[in-house]
Amino acid sequence: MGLIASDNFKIVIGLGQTGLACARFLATKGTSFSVVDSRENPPGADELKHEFPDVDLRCGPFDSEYLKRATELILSPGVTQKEPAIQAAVSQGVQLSGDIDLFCREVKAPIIAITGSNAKSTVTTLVGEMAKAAGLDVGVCGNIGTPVLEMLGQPEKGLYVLELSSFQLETTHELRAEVATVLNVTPDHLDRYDNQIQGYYQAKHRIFRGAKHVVINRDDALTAPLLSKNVVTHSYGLDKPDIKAFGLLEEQGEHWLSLGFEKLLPVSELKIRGSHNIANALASMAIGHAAGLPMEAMVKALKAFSGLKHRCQWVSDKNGISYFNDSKGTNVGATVAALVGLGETLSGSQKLVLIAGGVGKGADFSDLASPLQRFGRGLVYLGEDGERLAAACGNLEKVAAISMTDAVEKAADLAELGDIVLLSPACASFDMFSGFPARGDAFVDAVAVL
Ligand code: UMA
Ligand code: ADP
Repeated sequence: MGLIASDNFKIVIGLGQTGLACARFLATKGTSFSVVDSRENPPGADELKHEFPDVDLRCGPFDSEYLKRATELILSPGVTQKEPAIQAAVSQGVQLSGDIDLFCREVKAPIIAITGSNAKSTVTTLVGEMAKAAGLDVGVCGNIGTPVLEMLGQPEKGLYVLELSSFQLETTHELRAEVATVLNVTPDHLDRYDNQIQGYYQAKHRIFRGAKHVVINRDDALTAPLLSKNVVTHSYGLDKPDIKAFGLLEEQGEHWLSLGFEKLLPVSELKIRGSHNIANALASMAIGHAAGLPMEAMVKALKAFSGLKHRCQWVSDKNGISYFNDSKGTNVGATVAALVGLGETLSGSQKLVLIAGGVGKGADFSDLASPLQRFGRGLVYLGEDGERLAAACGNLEKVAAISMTDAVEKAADLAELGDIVLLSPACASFDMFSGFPARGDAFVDAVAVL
């Protein structure tokens, strides 16, 4: 399989989780394919050799002459299509797709598609829980962790909820989602987009292609599609809603998640905290409503949801200081939301000590200065871009750390009684950890031994 070019010969580019799922899918279809990966020892190589001993796996720099032999290149999200060898093949007419395209060609059940710079996993999980509460057999997959094609090894679900990254959307041509949304747009992954937010924004907006319903965030104009012909538009925001929109109503000092004039759930009954999470709850309701989920099921799921690990998660109180793990805060927008969300819960002289830094992905960190000015007692910085981050954070006490244990000890020294210590790095973790979960776990372990 894969050695001889045929009329329908595909090359899977990248052998991570996505590449392996693509290989398994193509094998079930009886398609001739091979796999290339620029790394010398890509993850998944042993599984591929074991499951498909005849499939050609080529590691090392991509070879344009070889790629040109394919009819279709199936690109993993971690590889940019700007790679010269890929561009050379595309310019000769080789089709370029991704795993999401392959998935959409197969499934019949409706798809809810969710992207955004932040809140994707929270909202995707919540919408999945709402669908389950409504009695649907739902598949939750995509960037959240399970490659979409893994779902096709199981009986078809009644509904799929897809978390999609800009990387996955770059190669997605026609999603035709029942409901599509961009939750918010703030800069991220600029290293992949030549430091231009435009490319990142355009990739995100591919989610709207062929959508029947779109959900927009009234508090972020960049979430509205430019072309909205023949689509039903729904909206949510933290303001008072119009008749058919989701928003907040206030009654006797209590805020309610509401649809038009109808009050649905008091904010105080949510277990997730902070204004960003209220927006996430409203987004999930608007998406579920657009997909036709019943209101009672949505309210039930919202009341039960206590948030995902590593997202503004309370860890413990030690010596009168509260510790929160927001290791998934991997860009500036996320950390600003976490600072404001937790900062607004502080009272009197209470302040916040932020632990941040890591791989900055080319970000401009200056938006951290204003919330830190308002809520911050100090900053402990670490990692590859820690110093650059600290330099952009304005006037507050700043201390460098060399490890997570060191960072937690220094943050504990800076904090005063009643303060919050928040790990929300505004950066990716790969300079010091295997990923954001390992970074969050290191924080939790360091807090435990304080
Ligand atoms: N790589 C190479 N050469 C190759 C292939 C990959 O160097 O030939 C590198 C990439 O640059 C990247 C790493 O290998 O650093 C992994 O890339 P991949 O495309 O093989 O990734 P997968 O293992 O298939 O995982 C992908 C998503 N990863 C990325 O987009 C980088 C996972 O999202 C996703 O859960 C999975 O598919 C299933 O759909 C992770 C992620 O970090 C969580 N996403 C980014 C984010 O959320 O910010 C976009
Ligand atoms: P994603 O999958 O897009 O990374 P998550 O739901 O995992 O999103 O949340 C990641 C981080 O984004 C959280 O830890 C928090 O810091 C931040 N965040 C959560 N909700 C929002 C929001 N509505 N707006 C901005 N930032 C948010």
